[in-house]
Amino acid sequence: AALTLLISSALAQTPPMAPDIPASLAAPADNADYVKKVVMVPMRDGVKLYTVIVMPKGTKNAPIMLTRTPYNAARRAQRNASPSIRATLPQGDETFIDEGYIRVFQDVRGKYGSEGEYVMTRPLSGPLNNTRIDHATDAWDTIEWLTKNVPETNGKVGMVGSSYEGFTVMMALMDPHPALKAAAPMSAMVDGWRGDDWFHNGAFRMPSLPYIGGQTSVKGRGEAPASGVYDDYEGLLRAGSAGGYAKKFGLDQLPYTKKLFEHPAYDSYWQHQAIDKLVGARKLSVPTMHIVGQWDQEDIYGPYAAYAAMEPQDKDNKLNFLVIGPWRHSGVNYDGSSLGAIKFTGDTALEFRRNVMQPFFNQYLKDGAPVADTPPVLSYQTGTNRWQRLSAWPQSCASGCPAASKAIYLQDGYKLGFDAPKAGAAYDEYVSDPAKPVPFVPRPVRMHDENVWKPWLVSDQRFVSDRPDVLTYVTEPLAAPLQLSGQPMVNLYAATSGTDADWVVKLIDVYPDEMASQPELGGYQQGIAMDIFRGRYRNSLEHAEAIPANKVERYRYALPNVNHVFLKGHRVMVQIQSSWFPLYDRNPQRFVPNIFHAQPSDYIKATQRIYHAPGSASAIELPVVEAR
Ligand code: PG9
Repeated sequence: AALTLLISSALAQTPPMAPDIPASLAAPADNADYVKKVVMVPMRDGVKLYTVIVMPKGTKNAPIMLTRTPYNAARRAQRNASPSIRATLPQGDETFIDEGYIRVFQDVRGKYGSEGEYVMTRPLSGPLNNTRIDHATDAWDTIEWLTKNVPETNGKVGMVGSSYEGFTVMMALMDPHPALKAAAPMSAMVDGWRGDDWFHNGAFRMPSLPYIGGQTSVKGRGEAPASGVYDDYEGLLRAGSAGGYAKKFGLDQLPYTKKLFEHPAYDSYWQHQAIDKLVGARKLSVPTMHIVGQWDQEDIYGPYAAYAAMEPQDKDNKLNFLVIGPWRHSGVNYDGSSLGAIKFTGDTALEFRRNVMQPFFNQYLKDGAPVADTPPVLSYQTGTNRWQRLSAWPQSCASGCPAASKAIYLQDGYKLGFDAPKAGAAYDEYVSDPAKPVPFVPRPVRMHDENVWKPWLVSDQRFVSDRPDVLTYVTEPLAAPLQLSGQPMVNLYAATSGTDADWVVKLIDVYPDEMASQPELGGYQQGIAMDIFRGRYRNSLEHAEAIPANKVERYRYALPNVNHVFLKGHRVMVQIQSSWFPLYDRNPQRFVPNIFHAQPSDYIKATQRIYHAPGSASAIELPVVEAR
């Protein structure tokens, strides 16, 4: 009997040559703790948008948190393939999950699963958009549909999103659906020319071109062109102008590249898209929390500008809030315990999301939730590393702020101090050679290396401080802490032997020679507020003007906002240079009508003089707050 059993069980075995891919498979038991649905949500013009809805099993009476994205809703709603909703949704969503929210991601029209046509940061219906469709109407129609068709919702919707997704949040505020109860635009792209993704003060940001290639060459996921070099500094230099680079990789055929190249100045094309101006002109009704990282390497301008534009309508501090964290671009959604070499007091991003952002949303979205204790402005003061609840932003400015800014002057002998220059040499000079532009990070420059790109604004500036084409001014070690809270203003007096020039001004915190607790920070030159200005726009951002050669001209522009304390024993440093490559395209230094199309012969060496003399005293007006 034992033998028969053995034989029959051997017979029941799967033959070794049975094909291993079955014709059909029964689905395994559903062990997920969530439900995921994909729906095509109809817009008013009949176009349907691909929308992913994720919620814990058994959800009832829950608020909806909506994100509208050009970055693939299906992927955004699937960090990992997992039966657990926490592992499935993005890291930044964990507190929404804990509170039982319904999470919705939607592809914007024309991208990934959505129908319709894609227009990059589609302008609002109006002078640049002759249709009646924009992101305001698409958000409105989506919220209308969700509140009517998702039975598990309590009918209240919030919107959240960073960068481009922050831009779509801002757009939803232009004509908000009544069910949109609260919004948190993070690192929102607000003005592509003044200081966000495409340009900073007229200087063009070269990574825009591969981004446009990846985003607009196909409807789904596109690839940035293969550069063919290890060191992008080398590759971009060889390509010549931005126009030359675009042509080399076929990016000049893309409509958005053409639009950029046709609008190098701050003309009506950009002015009509300035989200801060547009939103500021509308009636504010949705409680909005603007969130930004102090070292946002992509959209460092927009969130402050949008907050400032909306603030006049919020006398009672009920609708408009600002949060400044010690973060990189979109860093609020990840681990905020450090940025590059700079460490903070634990995971500042999670702390903020859990203790401030979630209660803010809950107040407006969850039935019966308590009123949150949201300060008008919450800002992490770096240097001292502590959160501050502030009544307004900025705390210090030229006039009308709680404190008044104070100029720190360039002085003879490469010194920096609060006394205006009286004597000594009138200027320092350097030769700016477009054939050898100053790199923005040490070479080899790997533009796609996230470990370099994300923290680069706090990176150590020692790698260029001794270059002959970088001027470096520094104070003595500070006898007392210097507290800044606002936007430093550059007031530069400079002359060039060329007829156009870029001016890069970098405000830097120099650490003491030795830092026993973190030795690699000894003498570290940490970027605090740094930006570029294209000289041709000194008199008008809209109309470029050649610079008269060898004539002292004044260049005035704002650096990014800071909330930082230069601690006792640290030194304040200012560096000045005329290129920042390959993040910014090179200024040929000979005036040409459109720098995008500069020819190799247009690039000339120029002698730059930076003045520190009475009557032409270059300075940075620092938003100083006296220590209390
Ligand atoms: N900074 C990116 C972007 C925003 C808007 C337009 C183009 C690029 C982003 O991270 O989405």
